[in-house]
Formats: sequence, C-alpha cells, structure tokens
Amino acid sequence: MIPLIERAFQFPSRTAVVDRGNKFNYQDLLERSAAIAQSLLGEQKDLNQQRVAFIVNPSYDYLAVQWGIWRAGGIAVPLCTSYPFPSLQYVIEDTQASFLIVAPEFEETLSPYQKSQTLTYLSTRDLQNYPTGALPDINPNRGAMILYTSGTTSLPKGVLSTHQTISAQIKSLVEAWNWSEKDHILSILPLHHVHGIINVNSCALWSGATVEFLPQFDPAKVFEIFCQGEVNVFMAVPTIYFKLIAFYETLPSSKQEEIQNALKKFRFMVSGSAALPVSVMEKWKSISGHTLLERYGMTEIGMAISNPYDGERRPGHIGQPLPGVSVRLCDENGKEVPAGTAGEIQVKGETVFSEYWGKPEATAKAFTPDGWFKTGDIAIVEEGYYRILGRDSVDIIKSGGYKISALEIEEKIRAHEAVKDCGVVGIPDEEWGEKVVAALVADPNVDISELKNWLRAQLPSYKIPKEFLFLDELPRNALGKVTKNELKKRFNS
Ligand code: MLC
Ligand code: AMP
Repeated sequence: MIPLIERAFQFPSRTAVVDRGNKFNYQDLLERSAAIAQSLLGEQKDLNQQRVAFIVNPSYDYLAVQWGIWRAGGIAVPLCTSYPFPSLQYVIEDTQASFLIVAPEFEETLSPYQKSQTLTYLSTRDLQNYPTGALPDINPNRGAMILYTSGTTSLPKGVLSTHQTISAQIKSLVEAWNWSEKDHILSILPLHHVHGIINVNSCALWSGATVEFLPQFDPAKVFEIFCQGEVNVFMAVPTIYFKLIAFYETLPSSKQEEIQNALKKFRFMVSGSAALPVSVMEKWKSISGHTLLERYGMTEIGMAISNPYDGERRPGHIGQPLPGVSVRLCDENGKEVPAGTAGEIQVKGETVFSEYWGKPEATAKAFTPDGWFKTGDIAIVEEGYYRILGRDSVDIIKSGGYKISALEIEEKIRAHEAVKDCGVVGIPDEEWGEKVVAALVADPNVDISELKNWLRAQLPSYKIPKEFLFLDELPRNALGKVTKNELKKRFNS
C-alpha cells in the first residue's frame, strides 16, 4: 500500500482541497484518483512502474492525477507547465513515458504526441467517470516519482524516488514542524519540484489538513486569500517573500494593517530552496510578526537541515539535521572535516533518492563509496547551526528557487548562427537571489530581442539570460578553461 494514500482513508470527510472556491474532501480525492487509476489500467492489472508523464496546473485535478498514477502502479512524472515543447519532449523521452496525460490548456503545445506510436496520449477529459474496481497492491519500495533537476551536466537529470523515500521525507517534516489536521496551507509553488510536491501538498495531505490552490503566483491574490483567515501555514522561496514585501509596500496603510492582522494568526511560515537574505527575513518579520523558518533541501534528498520549530531561528543559518537524516561535512578527499571547518554537505538516510533515471554513472558519482550523497553545497557549523557558504560548482545557478545549469544555456546560445562563443553565469541579485546573465563573443549587430525570442522557443523563460554583454573574448585560464569568477566580475563593473 502507498503510505500517503493509506492515511487518507482515516479522514474521509475532512476537506482535503480548496480549488477555485470548490471544496473536495479526502473521500472525493480517493474516489477520483481510483477512477483515474482504473482508466489508466484499462485491461492491465498493474502499470508496474511504467512512467506516466502529466501536465496539469496546480489544482485538485493535479492531485487526483498524481494519486491515480500511483494507485495504478505507475511512476508519476510531473511536467513543468511553463516549459516549451523541446524541454517537455526531453523529459517525456528521457523517462520513456508510456502515457502522457494532458490538461486542456496544454493540448496545443503537446499536440505532436496526440498520434504518438510510442505512448498513449490522454486528455484529462478522457479520465472522467471510470467505473472503479480492484487496484493493485503497491510495494512502497517501488519507484513513485521522477523529478528533473539541473546539475553540472548540460542536460537535466531525472531523480527517481520510491514511495518509501517520499514517506520518509514527509514524516520527517510532519514531525519537525508539528503538522496537524487543523492546518490549512496555500499551495502556490510549481508542482514539478519537491518544495511544492512534498513540503506543501504531501505534508498537508498526510496530516489530514487542507491544501488551497492558487495556480499562479500573484501577490494581490495571495494577500486576499490570507485575509480570508483560513490559511495558517505558508511556504515559499525567498523571491516570493521579496515580491510580497514589494507589493505590500505599495498598499495603503489600512490594507497593510488588515494584512498584518491576518498574518499574525498564522501557525508558521517557511522559506527555502535558496538562501534567505537577512534583510528579507527582517522585513517579513516586521510585517507579519513571524520569524521565517529557513530550511535546506534538494531534489535528491528532500529536506535535510532546518531551523527549529521551537527555539531560535537564526538568520543566515539553515539550522540542524531533520529527524531521520544524517548529515556530515567532508573535504575534497571525502574526509570528515574537524568541527568549525567548512566542508561539503553529505547526506544519508531513508529520505535520499534511489538513482538518476537511466544514468548509472551519474548515480555512482553522486555517492561516496560508503553511501553518502554528495550535495555539492559547502557549509560550516557555527554554535550548532549549519550555514551555507556556497557551492562547489559555478555552473549551477539558483534563480527564484529554480536550479539552472549554465552549461545547458551556453549550449543553446552557441547554436545561434551569430554567436561564436558564450559564457553564462549567475550574479547576485536582490530579487532573484542569482540572476542569469550571458557574455557573448558574437557579431555585435546581433539583435538581442531576436536572440531571446529564439531561445524562448527552446528553453523555459526563467532560464533566458536577463542581461547580455559583448566581449572580444571570454576570460580563460592557462588551460583554456573559461574563468567564470572572472567573468562574473565583468558584469559587476
Ligand atoms: C519567473 N521568471 C524568472 C523566474 N520565475 N526569472 C528568473 N528566475 C525565476 N525563478 C521570469 C519569467 O521568465 C518572466 O520573464 C517573468 O519573470 C514573469 O514570469 P512569471 O511566471 O509571471 O513570474 P512569477 O510568477 O512572478 O514567478 C516568480 C516565482 C517563480 C518566484 C513565483 O519563479 C517560482 O514559482 N519559483 C519557485 C521555484 C521552486 O518551486 N523551486 C523549488 C525547487 S526544489 P519574461 O521575460 O518572460 O517577462 C528545491 C529544493 C528545496 O529547490 O530546498 O526546496
Ligand atoms: P534543487 O536541485 O532545485 O532541488 O535545489 C537544491 C539546491 O538549492 C541546494 O543544493 C542548495 O544549493 C539550494 N538551497 C536549498 N535550500 C537552501 C537554503 N535554505 N539556503 C541556501 N541554499 C539552499
């Protein structure tokens, strides 16, 4: 049995989801997901870990499809709703998906798959009202989900987790952050990443709590929902807090007061997926009365380190290892560093993923011989609190909570006819954390807006560089490698 779904049988009549004013209880979710599972199964008894890619906006339907795939025995592959066709195609083909489930608003983008010979294309409209029957018994050790993450290779990698991994990730957070059925969380994050899928939706549903959807981030709507007084838990990336603060500052004082009063009643609020600037933490505290709880995680490991729920939440620090997660800091030779010294965060425990999908070499490289996952993040422990110092690779950029590979963008830009060479880096930015920028060795007459539009057809818009700089040549070291730290300085000067 799938632990998350098994728990839902305990609270059938509680409200599981609020979606555009409609309420759905756990019984509704169980029945709808069972019907979807049946329609996926058809004559089969068990999908036996076939991959089912799906593109559905954050909603009740999204959850019903995700649970339906799981209950049919499939591996769920949530697709990013803002990807252009080539990026979607990469994920669908890399996972060798057997099914593709498409919500009406994405049918045009995915129309090339409608008559596919290699997969079964289903509109969410085809998944209505299927009669329910017996569903397969799923061993929690089986694969459950593949999420794509960018890394130090140019192409994103699929991170495979089992139901057991997902349950361990949820249980750790439910315990650490005191989740209960009284909670009501606003779900605004994209649902192809762990932050939205695990920390927000799955922890709430595990606890018999309520998930309220707002499919697209919009500060005015977020505050409007907060002021209705039902939501009591909120989780977001630092950029979202930055944008909420910026919007709040434009409001008249009467509205600000109303928001302040609503926020004071929250149980707690979390920031993660990127470093929370102390200035944002302080401003949010002055508005809401809450000290944001900052925690650290990664697609491959779920959440690993968190500031305490009770106790001091220390600005600029990520806290201590979560329940069930072992953490150590190591040097380049894989030796644990002495106390007070910086080292790479390595993680072990049931919360750690199984493998990079179809990439055994990348999987082997990601672990030490004794089974610790190497995060690539460098940290130090100060008075019992971990603090992130940086990453071991300059080619990984975190912008607005999204992980972006500089190499992937460079490869695309280099394919443009007017470009001889390019270097992509992330530079510090108040709003985005890091901002993607590109240096071009190119025909100086190249039209940047044309170049951006050309890139937009191939990459999601958040990966498109926000600034371009023309250089005669890229800075390189004696071995001919582009010196990215030197390149970053050119953007600051
Ligand atoms: C949007 N834009 C971005 C961007 N998001 N640019 C850089 N970085 C981003 N993250 C750009 C768009 O390309 C567009 O540009 C313009 O901003 C408006 O787009 P939008 O979609 O309307 O923006 P908005 O809704 O304001 O989105 C901002 C955001 C979003 C912060 C809400 O980026 C977001 O939801 N981020 C969260 C990502 C996340 O969940 N990460 C968790 C990963 S898991 P143009 O040029 O087209 O106008 C993980 C593990 C862990 O990290 O620890 O949690
Ligand atoms: P992702 O691969 O998208 O899951 O992103 C994981 C990465 O986000 C981590 O390896 C960190 O670099 C970064 N990250 C997550 N939480 C934090 C945090 N609180 N502070 C700094 N970096 C973070």
